[in-house]
Amino acid sequence: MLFPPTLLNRLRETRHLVVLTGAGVSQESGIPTFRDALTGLWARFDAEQLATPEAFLADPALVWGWYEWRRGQVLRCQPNAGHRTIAELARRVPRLTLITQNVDGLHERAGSPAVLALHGSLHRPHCADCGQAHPLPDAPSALPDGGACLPPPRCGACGGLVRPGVVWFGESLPVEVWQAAQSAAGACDLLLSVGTSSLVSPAAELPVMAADQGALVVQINPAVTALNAVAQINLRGTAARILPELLAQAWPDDDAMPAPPAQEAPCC
Ligand code: BV8
Ligand code: ZN
Repeated sequence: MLFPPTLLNRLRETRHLVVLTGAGVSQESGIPTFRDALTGLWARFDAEQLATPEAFLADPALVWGWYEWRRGQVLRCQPNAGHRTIAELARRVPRLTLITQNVDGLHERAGSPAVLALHGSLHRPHCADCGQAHPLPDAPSALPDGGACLPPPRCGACGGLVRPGVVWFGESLPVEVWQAAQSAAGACDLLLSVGTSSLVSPAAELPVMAADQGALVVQINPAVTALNAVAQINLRGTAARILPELLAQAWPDDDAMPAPPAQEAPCC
Protein backbone atom coordinates (compact mmCIF):
# COMPACT_ATOMS: atom_id res chain seq x y z
CA MET A 1 0.00 0.00 0.00
CA LEU A 2 1.47 3.39 -0.97
CA PHE A 3 0.62 6.01 1.64
CA PRO A 4 -0.43 9.56 0.74
CA PRO A 5 2.58 11.93 0.65
CA THR A 6 0.73 14.35 2.97
CA LEU A 7 0.68 11.63 5.62
CA LEU A 8 4.36 10.75 5.15
CA ASN A 9 5.34 14.44 5.32
CA ARG A 10 3.23 15.05 8.41
CA LEU A 11 4.77 11.99 10.07
CA ARG A 12 8.32 13.18 9.30
CA GLU A 13 7.54 16.76 10.42
CA THR A 14 5.36 16.04 13.47
CA ARG A 15 6.29 17.94 16.67
CA HIS A 16 3.96 15.86 18.86
CA LEU A 17 2.48 12.53 17.72
CA VAL A 18 -0.24 10.80 19.74
CA VAL A 19 -0.83 7.09 19.16
CA LEU A 20 -4.12 5.70 20.57
CA THR A 21 -4.49 1.91 20.54
CA GLY A 22 -7.20 -0.64 21.22
CA ALA A 23 -7.57 -4.41 21.23
CA GLY A 24 -6.91 -4.61 17.48
CA VAL A 25 -3.18 -3.86 17.93
CA SER A 26 -2.82 -7.07 20.00
CA GLN A 27 -5.00 -9.24 17.73
CA GLU A 28 -2.01 -10.35 15.61
CA SER A 29 -0.26 -11.48 18.80
CA GLY A 30 -3.13 -13.95 19.24
CA ILE A 31 -5.20 -12.03 21.81
CA PRO A 32 -8.90 -11.86 20.83
CA THR A 33 -10.45 -8.39 20.67
CA PHE A 34 -13.45 -7.31 22.76
CA ARG A 35 -15.71 -7.75 19.75
CA ASP A 36 -14.63 -11.38 19.43
CA ALA A 37 -17.03 -13.68 21.28
CA LEU A 38 -15.70 -15.07 24.55
CA THR A 39 -14.79 -18.76 24.64
CA GLY A 40 -14.80 -21.61 27.17
CA LEU A 41 -16.39 -21.01 30.56
CA TRP A 42 -17.06 -17.40 29.58
CA ALA A 43 -18.79 -18.10 26.27
CA ARG A 44 -22.18 -17.40 27.83
CA PHE A 45 -21.13 -13.85 28.83
CA ASP A 46 -20.11 -10.77 26.93
CA ALA A 47 -17.03 -8.92 28.05
CA GLU A 48 -18.95 -5.79 29.00
CA GLN A 49 -20.97 -7.87 31.49
CA LEU A 50 -17.96 -9.50 33.14
CA ALA A 51 -15.82 -6.34 33.22
CA THR A 52 -18.01 -4.70 35.90
CA PRO A 53 -17.85 -4.26 39.69
CA GLU A 54 -21.31 -5.83 39.84
CA ALA A 55 -20.10 -9.06 38.22
CA PHE A 56 -17.15 -9.26 40.65
CA LEU A 57 -19.44 -8.70 43.62
CA ALA A 58 -21.90 -11.32 42.36
CA ASP A 59 -19.28 -13.99 41.60
CA PRO A 60 -15.66 -13.06 42.50
CA ALA A 61 -14.29 -16.49 41.52
CA LEU A 62 -15.84 -16.32 38.03
CA VAL A 63 -14.41 -12.85 37.32
CA TRP A 64 -11.01 -13.48 38.96
CA GLY A 65 -10.77 -16.74 36.97
CA TRP A 66 -11.47 -14.79 33.76
CA TYR A 67 -8.72 -12.24 34.43
CA GLU A 68 -6.16 -14.87 35.47
CA TRP A 69 -7.03 -16.82 32.30
CA ARG A 70 -6.49 -13.66 30.21
CA ARG A 71 -3.22 -12.89 32.06
CA GLY A 72 -2.00 -16.43 31.28
CA GLN A 73 -2.88 -15.95 27.61
CA VAL A 74 -1.05 -12.61 27.46
CA LEU A 75 2.06 -13.99 29.15
CA ARG A 76 2.25 -16.73 26.48
CA CYS A 77 2.09 -14.08 23.72
CA GLN A 78 4.68 -11.77 22.17
CA PRO A 79 4.39 -8.15 21.09
CA ASN A 80 3.95 -8.01 17.30
CA ALA A 81 5.38 -5.77 14.56
CA GLY A 82 2.64 -3.23 15.31
CA HIS A 83 3.73 -2.84 18.96
CA ARG A 84 7.40 -2.76 17.95
CA THR A 85 6.86 -0.12 15.24
CA ILE A 86 5.15 2.16 17.76
CA ALA A 87 8.16 1.75 20.06
CA GLU A 88 10.47 2.57 17.12
CA LEU A 89 8.38 5.61 16.14
CA ALA A 90 9.12 7.10 19.57
CA ARG A 91 12.79 7.14 18.50
CA ARG A 92 12.02 8.84 15.19
CA VAL A 93 9.81 11.78 16.26
CA PRO A 94 10.50 14.62 18.76
CA ARG A 95 7.56 13.67 21.01
CA LEU A 96 5.26 10.63 21.04
CA THR A 97 2.47 10.08 23.57
CA LEU A 98 1.21 6.49 23.56
CA ILE A 99 -2.30 6.07 24.96
CA THR A 100 -3.78 2.56 25.17
CA GLN A 101 -7.10 1.03 26.14
CA ASN A 102 -5.39 -2.35 26.40
CA VAL A 103 -4.58 -3.97 29.73
CA ASP A 104 -2.17 -6.59 28.32
CA GLY A 105 1.14 -4.74 28.81
CA LEU A 106 2.39 -5.67 25.32
CA HIS A 107 3.38 -2.07 24.51
CA GLU A 108 5.67 -2.00 27.52
CA ARG A 109 7.11 -5.41 26.54
CA ALA A 110 7.79 -4.04 23.03
CA GLY A 111 9.95 -1.32 24.57
CA SER A 112 7.54 1.61 24.58
CA PRO A 113 8.62 3.91 27.46
CA ALA A 114 5.82 5.77 29.28
CA VAL A 115 2.48 4.23 28.23
CA LEU A 116 -0.76 5.96 29.34
CA ALA A 117 -2.86 2.89 30.18
CA LEU A 118 -6.36 4.37 30.41
CA HIS A 119 -7.99 1.15 31.56
CA GLY A 120 -5.32 -0.20 33.91
CA SER A 121 -3.39 -3.46 33.67
CA LEU A 122 -3.87 -7.23 34.10
CA HIS A 123 -0.53 -7.27 35.93
CA ARG A 124 -1.29 -4.82 38.77
CA PRO A 125 -4.08 -6.25 41.02
CA HIS A 126 -4.96 -4.52 44.28
CA CYS A 127 -7.23 -4.96 47.30
CA ALA A 128 -10.85 -4.03 46.56
CA ASP A 129 -11.19 -2.62 50.10
CA CYS A 130 -7.95 -0.85 51.11
CA GLY A 131 -6.38 -0.53 47.66
CA GLN A 132 -3.12 -2.20 48.74
CA ALA A 133 -1.20 -3.50 45.72
CA HIS A 134 -1.08 -7.31 45.66
CA PRO A 135 1.99 -9.02 44.18
CA LEU A 136 1.08 -11.83 41.76
CA PRO A 137 3.18 -14.90 40.98
CA ASP A 138 4.69 -14.49 37.48
CA ALA A 139 3.00 -17.62 36.21
CA PRO A 140 -0.75 -17.49 36.76
CA SER A 141 -2.21 -20.58 38.40
CA ALA A 142 -2.56 -23.31 35.78
CA LEU A 143 -6.09 -23.05 34.42
CA PRO A 144 -7.75 -25.49 31.99
CA ASP A 145 -7.86 -24.09 28.41
CA GLY A 146 -11.54 -23.34 28.71
CA GLY A 147 -10.87 -21.47 31.93
CA ALA A 148 -12.20 -22.07 35.44
CA CYS A 149 -13.54 -20.18 38.41
CA LEU A 150 -10.74 -19.18 40.77
CA PRO A 151 -11.32 -17.55 44.18
CA PRO A 152 -9.38 -14.28 44.30
CA PRO A 153 -6.57 -14.06 46.87
CA ARG A 154 -7.03 -12.18 50.14
CA CYS A 155 -5.32 -8.87 50.87
CA GLY A 156 -2.30 -9.21 53.15
CA ALA A 157 -3.12 -5.94 54.90
CA CYS A 158 -6.89 -6.08 55.56
CA GLY A 159 -8.03 -9.53 54.42
CA GLY A 160 -10.25 -7.98 51.76
CA LEU A 161 -10.73 -9.52 48.30
CA VAL A 162 -8.01 -8.73 45.74
CA ARG A 163 -9.41 -7.48 42.42
CA PRO A 164 -7.83 -7.06 38.94
CA GLY A 165 -6.05 -3.68 38.48
CA VAL A 166 -8.28 -2.73 35.55
CA VAL A 167 -10.97 -0.05 35.09
CA TRP A 168 -14.38 -1.70 34.89
CA PHE A 169 -17.42 -0.32 33.04
CA GLY A 170 -19.11 2.26 35.24
CA GLU A 171 -15.81 3.08 36.97
CA SER A 172 -13.93 6.26 36.26
CA LEU A 173 -10.50 6.27 34.69
CA PRO A 174 -7.34 7.04 36.75
CA VAL A 175 -7.45 10.86 36.98
CA GLU A 176 -3.78 11.68 36.22
CA VAL A 177 -3.66 9.25 33.29
CA TRP A 178 -6.89 10.67 31.80
CA GLN A 179 -5.74 14.25 32.28
CA ALA A 180 -2.39 13.48 30.59
CA ALA A 181 -4.24 11.82 27.69
CA GLN A 182 -6.60 14.77 27.28
CA SER A 183 -3.77 17.31 27.27
CA ALA A 184 -1.80 15.27 24.73
CA ALA A 185 -4.85 15.02 22.42
CA GLY A 186 -5.33 18.77 22.88
CA ALA A 187 -1.71 19.60 21.95
CA CYS A 188 -0.70 17.09 19.25
CA ASP A 189 -0.46 17.85 15.52
CA LEU A 190 -0.93 14.21 14.45
CA LEU A 191 -2.99 11.39 16.04
CA LEU A 192 -2.81 7.76 14.90
CA SER A 193 -5.75 5.62 16.08
CA VAL A 194 -4.84 1.94 15.77
CA GLY A 195 -7.16 -1.04 16.26
CA THR A 196 -10.03 0.46 18.20
CA SER A 197 -13.78 0.33 17.49
CA SER A 198 -14.07 3.76 19.16
CA LEU A 199 -17.19 2.63 21.02
CA VAL A 200 -15.98 3.01 24.59
CA SER A 201 -15.96 6.43 26.26
CA PRO A 202 -14.28 8.54 27.33
CA ALA A 203 -11.34 7.06 25.32
CA ALA A 204 -13.30 7.49 22.06
CA GLU A 205 -13.42 11.26 22.66
CA LEU A 206 -9.64 11.68 22.30
CA PRO A 207 -9.45 11.64 18.46
CA VAL A 208 -12.37 14.08 18.35
CA MET A 209 -10.52 16.42 20.73
CA ALA A 210 -7.43 16.21 18.51
CA ALA A 211 -9.40 16.88 15.30
CA ASP A 212 -11.23 19.81 16.93
CA GLN A 213 -7.92 21.53 17.70
CA GLY A 214 -6.61 21.02 14.14
CA ALA A 215 -4.53 17.84 14.37
CA LEU A 216 -4.48 15.37 11.46
CA VAL A 217 -6.32 12.21 12.59
CA VAL A 218 -5.40 8.92 10.90
CA GLN A 219 -7.15 5.60 11.55
CA ILE A 220 -5.61 2.14 11.00
CA ASN A 221 -8.31 -0.55 11.09
CA PRO A 222 -9.34 -3.39 8.76
CA ALA A 223 -12.98 -2.45 9.36
CA VAL A 224 -15.06 0.73 9.18
CA THR A 225 -15.75 2.22 12.61
CA ALA A 226 -17.42 5.24 14.17
CA LEU A 227 -14.05 7.01 13.72
CA ASN A 228 -14.22 6.95 9.91
CA ALA A 229 -16.35 10.09 10.09
CA VAL A 230 -13.74 11.93 12.21
CA ALA A 231 -10.44 10.76 10.71
CA GLN A 232 -9.15 12.63 7.64
CA ILE A 233 -7.22 9.51 6.52
CA ASN A 234 -8.51 5.93 7.01
CA LEU A 235 -6.00 3.16 6.27
CA ARG A 236 -7.82 -0.17 5.86
CA GLY A 237 -5.60 -2.98 7.10
CA THR A 238 -4.01 -4.54 10.15
CA ALA A 239 -1.63 -2.91 12.61
CA ALA A 240 1.27 -5.35 12.17
CA ARG A 241 1.16 -4.93 8.40
CA ILE A 242 0.48 -1.19 7.99
CA LEU A 243 2.64 0.31 10.77
CA PRO A 244 6.03 -1.15 9.69
CA GLU A 245 5.23 -0.19 6.07
CA LEU A 246 4.32 3.34 7.13
CA LEU A 247 7.61 3.72 9.00
CA ALA A 248 9.60 2.33 6.04
CA GLN A 249 7.92 4.74 3.58
CA ALA A 250 8.32 7.75 5.88
CA TRP A 251 12.01 7.05 6.56
CA PRO A 252 13.14 5.06 3.48
CA ASP A 253 16.87 5.65 4.09
CA ASP A 254 16.96 4.92 7.80
CA ASP A 255 17.87 1.39 8.68
CA ALA A 256 14.77 -0.71 8.86
CA MET A 257 12.93 -1.82 11.94
CA PRO A 258 14.86 -3.73 14.58
CA ALA A 259 14.56 -7.46 13.73
CA PRO A 260 11.63 -9.19 15.46
CA PRO A 261 12.52 -11.81 18.11
CA ALA A 262 13.04 -15.17 16.32
CA GLN A 263 10.02 -17.00 17.71
CA GLU A 264 7.33 -14.47 16.63
CA ALA A 265 4.18 -16.46 15.80
CA PRO A 266 0.67 -16.05 17.10
CA CYS A 267 0.68 -17.99 20.34
CA CYS A 268 -2.89 -19.17 20.87
C1 BV8 B 1 -16.74 5.90 32.68
C2 BV8 B 1 -10.66 -2.81 31.03
C3 BV8 B 1 -17.41 7.64 34.15
C4 BV8 B 1 -11.32 -4.04 31.55
C5 BV8 B 1 -12.29 -1.61 29.66
C6 BV8 B 1 -24.02 4.38 27.24
C7 BV8 B 1 -23.63 5.13 26.17
C8 BV8 B 1 -22.31 5.64 26.12
C9 BV8 B 1 -21.37 5.40 27.14
C10 BV8 B 1 -21.81 4.67 28.20
C11 BV8 B 1 -23.10 4.17 28.25
N1 BV8 B 1 -23.21 3.50 29.38
C12 BV8 B 1 -22.03 3.57 30.05
C13 BV8 B 1 -21.18 4.28 29.33
C14 BV8 B 1 -19.81 4.58 29.65
C15 BV8 B 1 -18.95 3.34 29.33
C16 BV8 B 1 -18.95 3.01 27.85
O1 BV8 B 1 -18.32 3.65 27.06
N2 BV8 B 1 -19.69 1.92 27.51
C17 BV8 B 1 -19.76 1.52 26.08
C18 BV8 B 1 -19.71 0.01 25.98
C19 BV8 B 1 -21.03 2.02 25.51
N3 BV8 B 1 -17.63 3.73 29.73
C20 BV8 B 1 -17.29 3.50 31.01
O2 BV8 B 1 -17.97 2.91 31.83
C21 BV8 B 1 -15.95 4.07 31.39
N4 BV8 B 1 -16.02 4.79 32.61
O3 BV8 B 1 -17.40 6.32 31.76
O4 BV8 B 1 -16.62 6.51 33.91
C22 BV8 B 1 -18.63 7.08 34.63
C23 BV8 B 1 -18.57 6.51 35.89
C24 BV8 B 1 -19.78 6.08 36.40
C25 BV8 B 1 -20.97 6.05 35.59
C26 BV8 B 1 -20.94 6.59 34.29
C27 BV8 B 1 -19.75 7.12 33.82
C28 BV8 B 1 -14.93 2.93 31.63
C29 BV8 B 1 -14.62 2.26 30.36
C30 BV8 B 1 -13.46 1.26 30.56
C31 BV8 B 1 -13.97 -0.13 30.73
N5 BV8 B 1 -12.85 -1.07 30.75
N6 BV8 B 1 -11.22 -2.44 29.73
C32 BV8 B 1 -10.98 -5.26 30.74
O5 BV8 B 1 -10.20 -5.17 29.79
O6 BV8 B 1 -11.49 -6.33 31.10
S1 BV8 B 1 -12.96 -1.18 28.13
C33 BV8 B 1 -12.40 -2.42 27.04
O7 BV8 B 1 -13.31 -2.41 25.98
C34 BV8 B 1 -11.05 -2.17 26.40
O8 BV8 B 1 -10.14 -1.62 27.28
C35 BV8 B 1 -11.42 -1.21 25.28
O9 BV8 B 1 -11.49 0.08 25.72
C36 BV8 B 1 -12.82 -1.63 24.93
C37 BV8 B 1 -12.80 -2.45 23.70
O10 BV8 B 1 -12.64 -1.56 22.65
P1 BV8 B 1 -11.43 -1.75 21.60
O11 BV8 B 1 -10.15 -1.80 22.32
O12 BV8 B 1 -11.67 -0.75 20.56
O13 BV8 B 1 -11.66 -3.23 21.06
P2 BV8 B 1 -12.86 -3.79 20.18
O14 BV8 B 1 -12.79 -5.24 20.31
O15 BV8 B 1 -14.09 -3.08 20.49
O16 BV8 B 1 -12.45 -3.37 18.67
C38 BV8 B 1 -11.29 -3.87 18.11
C39 BV8 B 1 -11.08 -3.07 16.83
O17 BV8 B 1 -9.85 -3.49 16.26
C40 BV8 B 1 -12.17 -3.32 15.79
O18 BV8 B 1 -12.56 -2.08 15.22
C41 BV8 B 1 -11.48 -4.22 14.75
O19 BV8 B 1 -11.94 -3.95 13.44
C42 BV8 B 1 -10.04 -3.79 14.89
N7 BV8 B 1 -9.04 -4.82 14.56
C43 BV8 B 1 -9.18 -6.17 14.65
N8 BV8 B 1 -8.00 -6.78 14.30
C44 BV8 B 1 -7.12 -5.78 13.99
C45 BV8 B 1 -7.78 -4.52 14.17
N9 BV8 B 1 -7.17 -3.34 13.96
C46 BV8 B 1 -5.86 -3.37 13.55
N10 BV8 B 1 -5.16 -4.54 13.38
C47 BV8 B 1 -5.76 -5.75 13.58
N11 BV8 B 1 -5.05 -6.87 13.41
ZN1 ZN C 1 -6.83 -4.62 51.78
